[in-house]
Amino acid sequence: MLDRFERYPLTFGPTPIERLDRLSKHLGGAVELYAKRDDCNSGLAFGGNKIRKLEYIVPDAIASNADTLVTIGGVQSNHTRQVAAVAAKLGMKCRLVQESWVPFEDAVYDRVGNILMSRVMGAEIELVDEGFDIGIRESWERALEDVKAKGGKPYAIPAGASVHKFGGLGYVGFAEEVRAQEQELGIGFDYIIVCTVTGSTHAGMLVGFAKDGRADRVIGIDASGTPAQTRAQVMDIARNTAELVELGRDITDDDLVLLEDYAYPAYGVPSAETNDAIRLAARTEGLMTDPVYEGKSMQGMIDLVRTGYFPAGSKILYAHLGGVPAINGYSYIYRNG
Ligand code: 5PA
Repeated sequence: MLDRFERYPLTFGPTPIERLDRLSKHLGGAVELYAKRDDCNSGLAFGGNKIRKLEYIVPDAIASNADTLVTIGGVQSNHTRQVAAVAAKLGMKCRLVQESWVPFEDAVYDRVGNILMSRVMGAEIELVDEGFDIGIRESWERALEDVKAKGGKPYAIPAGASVHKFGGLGYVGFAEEVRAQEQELGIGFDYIIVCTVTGSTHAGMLVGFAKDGRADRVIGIDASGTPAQTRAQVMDIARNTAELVELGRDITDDDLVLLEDYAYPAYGVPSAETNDAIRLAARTEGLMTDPVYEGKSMQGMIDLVRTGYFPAGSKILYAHLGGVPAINGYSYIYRNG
């Protein structure tokens, strides 16, 4: 589906698929859980889902002769850390706008984890006192203008590398990769679990799995807490991406499954149940997840297994999209494990 698009390699190659036998057994053994380890996809500052997206965006950035990548996220954004790493790898400058998206106070929240690494990698960081919003932000537009005013050539990457013309392609590639691995392993996945916020991860998967009739088997777990906006953004990106890759059919509302029950109490703030899920995956599988994104999709998957959402015998693929560095900003919660 992606042959026509230029890809700048930033990942190690196809990511491993791992059986989660102990977690499956712990949950009753009626379904088989697997994880696809996109958290281990690259050597670029711990990698994660944005690296896969950026492989299809970087050729456009290079062609534009830009010298500065400009993007936006919350204080503990994984996306901004991955853009900082890619800029360093390409020899470009990086300008990051980091807004106060998360109502969570930890003494070192803006000193550790993702933002620490972005600083070490040389990104210029501006902290902005604005709340959560996945849309196009004024602060980001101001940063783009500022780079220009200072004689630089900015390249604009929106939040999560999502609302970019090529933002959905990386996760179309994920679906193709899973199909090839299914052939090799001689199995087929009935469901794919994905954490959804700015939308292009889910949208890309939706288009990629639409090709073999599994669009609605991609189960999005909303972690934004603003699901109407996220749903609309996923649909927009999925439609644009379907057109780009010439899928040959329309994407309809029925294709999109986005479960809203696990984002509470707010974006970036874990519930007691999220923390229990993080501990369970860590203690049964040595699989670390974070309190903002993957802990919530882990919580969702565990709850759906427990409540019988998946028929017995289902094979379920949990897409691990990275994000663990942010857990350092939540040290007080886990001070006793
Ligand atoms: C993020 C996003 P989408 O934004 O493509 O829907 O992906 C959700 C997601 N898992 C899932 C992890 C580990 C993520 O980092 N992170 C954002 C960030 O700024 O880091 C874009 C919000």
